[in-house]
Order: sequence, then C-alpha cells, then structure tokens
Amino acid sequence: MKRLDYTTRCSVMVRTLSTCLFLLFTAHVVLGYDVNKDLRNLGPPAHDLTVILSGAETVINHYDGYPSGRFQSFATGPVGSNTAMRWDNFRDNDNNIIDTGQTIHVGWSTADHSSHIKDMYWTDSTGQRIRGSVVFNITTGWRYEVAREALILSWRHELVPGEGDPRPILVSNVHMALLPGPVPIEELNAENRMLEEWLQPLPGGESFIVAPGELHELWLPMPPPNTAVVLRYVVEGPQNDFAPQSSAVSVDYVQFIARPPVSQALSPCKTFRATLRRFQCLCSCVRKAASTKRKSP
Ligand SMILES: [Ca+2]
Repeated sequence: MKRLDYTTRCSVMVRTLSTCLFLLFTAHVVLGYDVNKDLRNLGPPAHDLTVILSGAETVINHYDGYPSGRFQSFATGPVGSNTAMRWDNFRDNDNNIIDTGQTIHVGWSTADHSSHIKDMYWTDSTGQRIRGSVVFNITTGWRYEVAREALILSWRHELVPGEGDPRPILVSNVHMALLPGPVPIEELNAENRMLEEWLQPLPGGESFIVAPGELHELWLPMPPPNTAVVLRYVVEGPQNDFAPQSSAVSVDYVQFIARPPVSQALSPCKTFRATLRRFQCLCSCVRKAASTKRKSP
C-alpha cells in the first residue's frame, strides 16, 4: 500500500511537471514576433504586395492595412523551401491602386519569434512582380549577453531579391519603447498615438548603412523579463545620386518579448527590485538621449 502511494505521488509529480513544461512551451509558442510596415511607394503605381520569408514559417496573424487603404485578400503558403505572403485586392478611397507616393500598411506575426524577409516587391494587376521592383528590408534580431546583462539588438541585411543584386540599406531614426506587455498587431503602427509618445530615440540608431550579408548591432541594458520591446525605424536606399533606391520607403515597427535565458530567469538573485532598477535605468537612458536630441540644434 505504501509503495502504491509513493508511485501515485511520483505519477502526480510527473504529471505536474509535464503540465508546467506544456504551459511553458505553450506560452513560448503564443508569444509571436510582430512586424508591421508602412510602405510609401516610390513608383511606378502598383496593385498588390508580395513578401517572401526565408524557410518555412508559420504566420499566426496578419494585418491588411488602414481603413483608408486596405487589402481585401491575404494568402500565405510555401514557395519552394520558402514562405510567401501575398496581399491582394487593394481598396482605397480613389482608384484602388497604390499610386506613386501613396503609403500602405501591412503586418504579420510568426510563431517562432523570428522571421527573415528574403524578397519583397510590388505586383501588377496579374499578381506578377513589377519589373525591377525590390522593396528593401532589413531583418531585426536580438540576443542576450548574460555576462554583461545586455540585450543586443541587431539589423542583419539578408535580402536576396529575385531581380538584381543585393544593395546596401540605410537604416535611420531608430526609436524604441519598453512596455509592460505587447501591443496588439493591429495597434502596432503610426495611428497608435500613445505608442508614438512612448517611442524614444535609441542612442546610436540615428543612421547607419548595412552592406549585403552584414550586421549592425546596438547594445542595451537588459530590460526586465517579459518586457515588450517595440522598435521603429526607417529603411531605404542610401541617399546619394548613385545608390540604387528601394521601390518604397519603409517605416518598420517590430515587436518582441524580452525573455532572458532560462537559467537566468530562474536565478533567485534576479529579484523584482533588481529588474525594476534596470528598467528605470534604461528608461532614464532613453529619456536622456531624447532630451539631448531635443536640445541640439
Ligand atoms: Ca490609390
């Protein structure tokens, strides 16, 4: 009888552990990696947009535009070993065409906290790539440097357009907001006035050029676990007469959840007070940078 009790207890412990692991895994899956883009068409006029993500991706959510200009259809599926996302049937208040100079908006979430755009382009009325169309993109990533308690943000140039060679990309006006929880994907854009107020200039993110295959990094003090980190920045071609330009100027909004390595998250010395101190320090850093920028002519 005693042996049975012990076995039962073990069984309950195993079940509890399994449930915890399941919940941990589920939480990991549910929290997505969100990307939203405002794309201003630099011409010629276009009908629709196609984005090719590298490898197999699970798109768990998508956002199809502002009320003033919205795509009526969205489709995703494999193209060879990659994943395509297609926004079709654009409707706006005039000609249902993405005119030169017009800004449209798309967004998506993937299940695995990361996705890399391999190619992106405007399409014509038949859904085919407009000849020569390449919308520049740079992939945002992050990692933790445990020894230095730092969060390292990165911008990696991984665009391999189906037409032409990869070109250098100019990233500018990087802003960041640290929030207690994630912003819903439909509110991760310029129409969210509160988000716009929270976004502050990120020191070192004023302007940088990233060559094909290269990486640019910025370091931050580690935010508290589960902080939602929102980045906003401008992506375009280098601004000189000779540099090839993107077919759009993109303002990207990227959101991820700051989650330190498990070993650190479980460490008893990582108290709430310590993380709060780091959070306050980080906010003060960002505020200081913003105030310095405002004072400078
Ligand atoms: Ca239009």
